[in-house]
Amino acid sequence: MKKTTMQIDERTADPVAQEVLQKTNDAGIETAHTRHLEQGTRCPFGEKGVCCRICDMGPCRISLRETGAKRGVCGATAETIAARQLIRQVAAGVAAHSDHGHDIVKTLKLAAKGEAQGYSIKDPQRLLALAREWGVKTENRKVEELALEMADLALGQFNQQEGEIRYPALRAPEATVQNWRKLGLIPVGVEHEIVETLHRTHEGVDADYVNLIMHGLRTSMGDGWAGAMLATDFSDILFGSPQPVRSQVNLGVLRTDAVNIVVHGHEPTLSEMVVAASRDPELLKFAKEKGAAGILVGGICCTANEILMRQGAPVVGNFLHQELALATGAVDVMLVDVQCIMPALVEHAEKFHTKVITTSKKARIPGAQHIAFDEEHAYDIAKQIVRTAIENYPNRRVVDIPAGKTDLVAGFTVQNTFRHLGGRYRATFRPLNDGIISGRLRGVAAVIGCNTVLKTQDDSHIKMVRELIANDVLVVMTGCAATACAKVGLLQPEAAAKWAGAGLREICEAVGLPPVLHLGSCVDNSRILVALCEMIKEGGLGDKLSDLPIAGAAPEAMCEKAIAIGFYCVASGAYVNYSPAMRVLGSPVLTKFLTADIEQLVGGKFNFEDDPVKAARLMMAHMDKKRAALKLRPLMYAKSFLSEEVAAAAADAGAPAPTRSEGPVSGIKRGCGGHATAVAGVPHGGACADCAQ
Ligand code: SF4
Ligand code: MSK
Repeated sequence: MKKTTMQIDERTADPVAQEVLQKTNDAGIETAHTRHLEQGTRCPFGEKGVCCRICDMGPCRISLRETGAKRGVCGATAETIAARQLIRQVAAGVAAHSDHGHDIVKTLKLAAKGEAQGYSIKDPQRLLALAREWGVKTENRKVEELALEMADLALGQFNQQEGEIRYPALRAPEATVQNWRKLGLIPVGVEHEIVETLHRTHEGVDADYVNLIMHGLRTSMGDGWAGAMLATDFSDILFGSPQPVRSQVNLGVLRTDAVNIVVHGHEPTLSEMVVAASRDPELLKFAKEKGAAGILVGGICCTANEILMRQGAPVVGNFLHQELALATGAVDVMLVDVQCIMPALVEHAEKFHTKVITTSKKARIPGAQHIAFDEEHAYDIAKQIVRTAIENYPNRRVVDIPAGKTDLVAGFTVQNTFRHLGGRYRATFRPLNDGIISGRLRGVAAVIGCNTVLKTQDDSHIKMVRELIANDVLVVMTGCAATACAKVGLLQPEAAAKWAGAGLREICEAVGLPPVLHLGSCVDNSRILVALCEMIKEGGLGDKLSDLPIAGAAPEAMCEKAIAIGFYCVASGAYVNYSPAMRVLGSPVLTKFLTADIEQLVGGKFNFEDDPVKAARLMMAHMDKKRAALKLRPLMYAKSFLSEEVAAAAADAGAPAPTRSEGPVSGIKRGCGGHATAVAGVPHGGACADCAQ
């Protein structure tokens, strides 16, 4: 391949990635960025969602300007075509997360039967709590027996054919559940809705864009409120619930003197075993014999987040780092499972010495070595993979690892955030709610999702999150978005002093949390849903999820899973900024439904603003609108983004004017400030009441 003319700093905002990308580009080595440039101008019909390939009379395209075609051969309109395609994408995203959840539950079942080598139930307390929540008898029962029953009940959620999935009624506020029931949005079962999506979008079935989108919302609920939520709960039971943990991120975590194994994909199942095998004395001895000082296991994408959250393993990078990691010449094995794995990795790896190993029967790549994973022999398979990496260590050619790496704190969950917010003896979300009610905090934003070559890597995540925290919004993150912000230090407790607005800084210092909380992998967005439910339960912020001053964003969205997440967040009442826009802009009618009319039904809606700072301000305007509706106090420090008209309407309705106020009104006592380090488990010798506990 020839060297491509490419503006490196337009491709990635990460200086470490820029350094490696400059080198690959100078050497004429292909990457996703060069392939993107090779694609040239994209088909405008596909880009705007008005190309239909659903039946073989097509492809049909809506082309008002060029051909005057207003409909496909069958008469499908732009809105029908775009809505069908969109909800097919939702169904694919739901399927990906749910298949992941399904496999975790099956592994727990095998572990409970003693048939999964190396696995055990690491958090029996979490199992007990979940069983009590589900109304399952827990008294006088062995952990394994209980786990078996819970696993069977969970598996039933995927193919249930009647009734409702379990979590919405158990976890969501009553008023939200009633609205879902009125709209028919609670899925019968995960697979039931995916099957129905494929049927409805078959040629000649559902042509009503509203009916299609409402079913898309129902299908997506099977992800957030079932498949992904089960994945999170059962991973915590099986592998242990995360605790706040310090680690490091970026390509600089790779080591010249150690065997480097990079795990990439999504599932924690095999990667947990690989981490365990990397500590095996026999394998450490073998690594020494081959001249290495140790074995490093780091991750890319969400497998990285899984082993970061539970093992503190370093994060090599996010989605657009996968090829760059190999280009360091220091990756001895790249081990992949499912999702977000570029097929180009195999050819790319041939230019270095890396062995790419696929492990899932669902995801093979031509040219890759395949080591089939099965739970019954998991530890033996993990050892075989580690041994392969050690054997490959002496084969390294030129090694060029960039120096950049950044400290981070991760490992937050609903359960442990409770503890940090409320203190050891007062596990409660009260301080968070009080912070919002008093105007110290504006609200909470979830910034999640991928990288995409259509936008500068990490740039939108970082700009959006900085804008939000500077304006007193607490940010929760997952997936590659969290990795992006970790690289610039936003996940360190010290970030509060550097970048947060005065109100958020006070809360962070009082309770010892960073202003940006890493909640895990993409399936762990379910933790965010549960946190929102806890905020309503705590009181003072309305009675349904859509009352909360919250918003979500996927500023560098790339895949169908991100669309599914966006859908279940909107169905749950959230305002969601999604960029680049979903493929619907060719239908102004459908676009208006998604970005405006849908709010009347579910309380949430989409916005497709590409500029991350503008998008952050729109998210904050939405929070301000919710604050006004709840008649909360004016913001203590930050300025309001509420439009003048809405502010006037809120004032007419009796809400206080949402303008900047002069200073603290009431509130949360300040901690000793040393909590910031206590979060990472480092003793800090603080003197406040919570430290004294
Ligand atoms: Fe064309 Fe209709 Fe077939 Fe789509 S379903 S390809 S619009 S004829
Ligand atoms: S890994 S889904 S690129 S966040 Fe979850 Fe990253 Fe998006 Fe894959």
